[in-house]
Amino acid sequence: MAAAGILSLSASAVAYASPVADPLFEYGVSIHDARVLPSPRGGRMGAGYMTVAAPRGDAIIGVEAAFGIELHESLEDDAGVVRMTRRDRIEIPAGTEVVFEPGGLHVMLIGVDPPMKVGDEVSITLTFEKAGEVEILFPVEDRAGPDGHSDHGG
Ligand SMILES: [Cu+2]
Repeated sequence: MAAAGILSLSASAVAYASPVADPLFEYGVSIHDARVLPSPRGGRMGAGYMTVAAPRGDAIIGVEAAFGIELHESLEDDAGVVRMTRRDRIEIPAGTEVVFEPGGLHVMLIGVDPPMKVGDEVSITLTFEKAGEVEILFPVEDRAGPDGHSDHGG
């Protein structure tokens, strides 16, 4: 990806999604701060994070990519063990922002080949119940969050 190096320098500017579907605007869905954190083990797995807002309310009902991908949520059980649970639907209530972040909601990338490296971009298509399919380019960045803390615990 020739442009990746340039785009990765301005993460906040890139973070706004590259919509391929006009309904994105019709329904006012916005996605920002999108980024993928590659796995330290060769980068074939990774976790995608973003902040999603839908002023009129919507729900993410699907996710697709050229590799294995699932919507996950990390939840801590009664014993304090954090486990990832697959989610088939993530509600984006009107007037709120839903934050995908380490330790919580994330987009799980599985079996990415070739392995991702910082500076790459990965194309991920989210399907919204109302806004429809939205393709987003997630820059691969070596940061877990805006504050740079934590990592993607299994
Ligand atoms: Cu996961």
